[in-house]
Amino acid sequence: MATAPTPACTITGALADELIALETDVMFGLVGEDTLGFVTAASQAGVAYHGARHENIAVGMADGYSWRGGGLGVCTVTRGPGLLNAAMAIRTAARAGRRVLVITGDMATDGDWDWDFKSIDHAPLVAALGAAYFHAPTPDDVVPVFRRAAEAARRGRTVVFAVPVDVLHAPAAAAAVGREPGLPEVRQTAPEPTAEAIAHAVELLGASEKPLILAGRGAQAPEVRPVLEQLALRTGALLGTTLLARELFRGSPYDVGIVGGFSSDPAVPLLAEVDCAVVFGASLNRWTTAGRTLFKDVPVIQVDSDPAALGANMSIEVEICADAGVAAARLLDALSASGVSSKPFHRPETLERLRRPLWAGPDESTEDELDPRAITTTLDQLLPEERTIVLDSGRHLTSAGRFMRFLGPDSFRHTADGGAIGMGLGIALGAKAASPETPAVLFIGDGGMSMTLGDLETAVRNDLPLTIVVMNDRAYGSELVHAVADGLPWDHATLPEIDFAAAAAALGLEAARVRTLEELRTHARNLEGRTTSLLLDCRIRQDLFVRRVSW
Ligand SMILES: Cc1ncc(C[n+]2csc(CCOP(=O)(O)OP(=O)(O)O)c2C)c(N)n1
Ligand SMILES: [Mg+2]
Repeated sequence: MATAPTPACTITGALADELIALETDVMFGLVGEDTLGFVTAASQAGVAYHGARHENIAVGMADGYSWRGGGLGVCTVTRGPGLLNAAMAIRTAARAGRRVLVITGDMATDGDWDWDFKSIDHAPLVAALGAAYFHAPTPDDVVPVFRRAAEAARRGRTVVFAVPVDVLHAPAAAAAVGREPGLPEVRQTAPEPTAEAIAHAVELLGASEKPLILAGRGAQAPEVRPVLEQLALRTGALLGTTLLARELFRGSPYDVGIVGGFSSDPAVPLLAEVDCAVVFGASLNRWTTAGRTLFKDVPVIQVDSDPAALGANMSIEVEICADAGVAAARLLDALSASGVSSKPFHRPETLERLRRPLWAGPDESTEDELDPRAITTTLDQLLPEERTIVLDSGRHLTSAGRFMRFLGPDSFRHTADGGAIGMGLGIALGAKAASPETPAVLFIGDGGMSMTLGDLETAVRNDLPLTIVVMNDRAYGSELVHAVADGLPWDHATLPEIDFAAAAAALGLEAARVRTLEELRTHARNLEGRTTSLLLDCRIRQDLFVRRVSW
């Protein structure tokens, strides 16, 4: 019987050593004949391996892990078809700016394209996905190129690193010894805001009766919040965030929550009254402006450290190129000099309006079909406060997106970064792997669930318990919205009913069908401290259209 080479003497062993040097505890993936030896070497080196049943889920897990744990999400898939299957998750991670490193094979250097039916030209595929591609053509290249790839991923890129199969199976090269020192962190420093821009902004804020301070992901640094809160106090402004920065001002009295299509019921009329907006670190995309219906006729002051972001999506009255915290501090200084006093939003009546429930009702559930808003607001109360919520895409996300509360931006993820359904399950599983103590809840439509059904078993096998809420409207519901708008018949957007509880049970999950709020409450009790997965197949009304808001 042939003896297997000791892992450290092979390229796969050298790569496993590199993972250990990067302090990688966990790797996600789906094996192929090219990468099996690498997965084995990594496991033997002490890296826990979570295998998926579809590559989109595997890369999604690395994305969710990186998002929730903040570190590098490492994943491995087989070359060609594996990478193609992973394409949408790679695209999603790249669009979200995740630190994800995908390790794959490539056709052999002496390869014959005709014979190797798995081979495709990776480089243009990866480029089209918006990720960076690193290729190690010889054994000597493997370690140095890997280190460059890992460094790029560590700095915020989604990266694919590929090694030809013959190289991957070769003995280790001399290069696999000694580490180059890591590159120093580069801190980008934005310019000081100009005095003219600050003066113009102060003038507009002075003239404004009902201003809004809107923060996006670019204003998420912890030191920025108190400065923005002070600015709100000084100017009598409401505070609000984009969808991605949601709950940034959690606990602030004048926090209206999300600004845009996902605004809550109490926020909508207040935002209609805003007469000046100061925007920090937000691109003002169509979600935030609710399809450009918000801020149509009010002056907007936009602060961003990236000059290309200023005015990119709408016309802006004052552009301030600076870090959010610095610009806010300069505005505060300038405002105290001109003595702007408090304004009408800062009255008890506003506080009373903002304390009202996120959803004003009424509950339009029927005898055996639920109103999706009632599901989300009920779960909002039953779920432990500290939780991770992941939303797959589809019309159902309007309910969970608008009517649930979160601890902060890090505990909520919508997964439509690349516009795809079916991204939620992988990202939720990865988030659970990164933060095992936090209950993780996935909201997913019946379309997204059937696309990723097989990976329910991945939750069980890898001991990554999730609570999965299937918003089952027996339809590609988003397409129903389009069918109604375009006067088309519903035939191609409706789906036969699947009993997801039975399917999940067959895959090893505890599961139940839910038709009433009472059933929901019964099953969703005791979610705190749950150590196994639970799938709730919630039958919701197909004919109830919960829309994003616009003004
Ligand atoms: C990969 C992918 N395929 C198709 C679509 C088009 N699409 C967007 S939403 C949607 C419906 C999703 O149905 P479901 O998961 O049941 O959610 P619902 O809208 O019914 O709440 C579809 C098909 C897409 N965005 N991405
Ligand atoms: Mg549906």
